[in-house]
Amino acid sequence: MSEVQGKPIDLHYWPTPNGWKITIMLEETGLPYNVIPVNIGKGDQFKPEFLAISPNNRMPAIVDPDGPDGKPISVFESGAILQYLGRKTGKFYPKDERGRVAVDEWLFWQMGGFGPMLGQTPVSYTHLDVYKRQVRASLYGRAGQHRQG
Ligand SMILES: N[C@@H](CCC(=O)N[C@@H](CS)C(=O)NCC(=O)O)C(=O)O
Repeated sequence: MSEVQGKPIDLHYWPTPNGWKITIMLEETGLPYNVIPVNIGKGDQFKPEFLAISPNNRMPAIVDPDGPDGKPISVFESGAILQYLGRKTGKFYPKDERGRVAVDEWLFWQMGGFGPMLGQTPVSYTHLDVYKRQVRASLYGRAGQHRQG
């Protein structure tokens, strides 16, 4: 994909699935970026300078020196970062409302459902079993509605 010009975005990062979501997006959009490691095993996420960017002590977070109106902006939460980068570049985030809804549905599904479920698996597989039953029930519910409709 072609390079997008501009000042590099600072990505506060540690190599976990939530971090990878942002490096993949930055690579795919061609935006220049600097990686600033946040070693969450050593407690870097609790440093005041990081908390000023991400108040819930979680990475990933970005600082875009070229934000709205040319002023810097910081963004935390991987879903909010993906939407911001999509809006900034016009890539992977359609401009029309129907297209945006379609993207948001799956983004929020990942953020609020699938992602946290996978995060629980090292602790207990029970959550995954419950989730599997819920998804199955809701999919059958939908299929039933379509048959009736
Ligand atoms: N909902 C957040 C979750 C981010 C998250 O859980 N980050 C973890 C690593 S994957 C973290 O920074 N943990 C540090 C801590 O909890 O102290 C997002 O999607 O950005």
